[in-house]
Amino acid sequence: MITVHHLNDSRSQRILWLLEELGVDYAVEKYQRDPVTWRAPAGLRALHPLGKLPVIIDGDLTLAESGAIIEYILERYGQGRLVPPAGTPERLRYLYWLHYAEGSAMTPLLIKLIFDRIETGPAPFLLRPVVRGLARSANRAFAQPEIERHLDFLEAELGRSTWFAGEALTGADILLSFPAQIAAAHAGLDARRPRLTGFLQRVAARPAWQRALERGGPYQF
Ligand SMILES: N[C@@H](CCC(=O)N[C@@H](CS)C(=O)NCC(=O)O)C(=O)O
Repeated sequence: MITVHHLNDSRSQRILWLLEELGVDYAVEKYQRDPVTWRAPAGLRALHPLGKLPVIIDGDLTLAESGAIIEYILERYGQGRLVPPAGTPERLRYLYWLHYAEGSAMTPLLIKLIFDRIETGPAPFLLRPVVRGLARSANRAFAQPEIERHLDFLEAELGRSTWFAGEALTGADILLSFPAQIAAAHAGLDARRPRLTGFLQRVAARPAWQRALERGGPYQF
C-alpha cells in the first residue's frame, strides 16, 4: 500500500486528491509545519535529503516531487484514467501543464509568499522600514506583475476547454490546483477571472477532493 507523507497546508494535498480520484488504498503519515517559520520538521530529512513533502513510499520505492509522484501513480495505478490518450493534442497539453505547474507557475507565487512574510514578519526596529519597504517594492516590481501574467494566461487557456488539457479532468489539473489555490488566497485571484474561479469551484465540489481534505486534515487555502 502507498504511504503518503503529508504536510498540513501544502502541495501534498494533491496526492491525497489523486489517490481518492483513483480509489487507490493509501495510508497517510501527517506532519505539521512550524507555526512561526512555516517550515516542515527537520527530521523529514531522514525520509528525503531535501526534507520537503510530498514524499510517497510504495514498497521499496521512496519518491519525492509532486509531478513525479503523480506521473508514477497514474502509470502504476491509473489504468488509463486522468491521462489523455497518447498521440492526441490533449496529451501534449497535459504534458505541458504537468511541467508548468511546478516549473513555472509556482516560482513567482513563492517569491511573493516569501516577500509577504518579510513585509509582515519581525525585523529589528531601526531596520524595519527599510526591510519592509524593500519587500513591498520587490512584490510590486516583480512578483505581482509576473503572477498577473500567469493568471491572464491560465484564464485564457481555460477558454479553450473545461479543464486544462481538455474536457476531462487530468493529473495536470490536480497539479495546477495548488498554484491556483495559492493565487486565490494570497495573490489576488478573484471573480475578475471567472474561468479560474470556476476551476477552483469545480475542484472544491469534487467528492474525491472533499474526501482528501478529510484524510489530510486542515488545509487553509
Ligand atoms: N517541487 C516540489 C516542492 C516541494 C515543497 O517545497 N514542499 C513544501 C510544501 S508545499 C515543503 O515541504 N515545505 C517545507 C519546508 O520547506 O520546510 C514538489 O512539488 O513536490
